[in-house]
Amino acid sequence: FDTKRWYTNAFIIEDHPTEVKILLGYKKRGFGVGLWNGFGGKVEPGETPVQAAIREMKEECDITAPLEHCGSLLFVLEGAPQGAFQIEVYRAATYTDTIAERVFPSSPLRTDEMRPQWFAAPKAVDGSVASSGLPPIPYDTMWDDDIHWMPLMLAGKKFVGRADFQPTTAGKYEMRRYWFGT
Ligand code: 8OG
Repeated sequence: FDTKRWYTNAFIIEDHPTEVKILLGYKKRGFGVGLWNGFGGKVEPGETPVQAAIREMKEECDITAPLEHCGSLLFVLEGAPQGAFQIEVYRAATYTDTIAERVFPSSPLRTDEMRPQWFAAPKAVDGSVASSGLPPIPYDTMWDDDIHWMPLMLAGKKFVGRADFQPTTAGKYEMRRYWFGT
């Protein structure tokens, strides 16, 4: 099929007794620079989305994970040449190899886009701090939509949704409408 408008986003999510740990990457360049996100990118011709998700995870943080599909998100960028696109979201509880920031200074492909780091969400609803001492999920420095669907993912649910973005004068995008559900 035509992969032109297909992207992936993948997470390692570990369920612990008092908290959920999640691996995110800090985007060092390109679309979404300066934001924390799952690992991923464009589905290339000839690839299925899950193959792309596995490849991108290896490229961006050097691990291999048995990724399972957990969500489908449609994004509409108003007035942008790239128009609408779809992100398939994947998760895994385990992985092999060692998590590492990849650095290829001389590579023309510049796949060294992400700096990986663990975060934690406490399971208690009383605002308690994660027992591991890991930082909380940095929703303030993530895409606007993520705070609306990530709790569904962390609760182990499958989800779908749509978010419409409008360009701002600062060259960024602002979310205008959304819905997410299980
Ligand atoms: O190849 P590139 O890094 O440009 O791919 C973009 C990545 O960013 C890809 O993993 C999909 C992801 N992404 C968006 N928009 C959003 C969003 O609103 N939320 C999240 N979590 N990821 C997004 O392009």
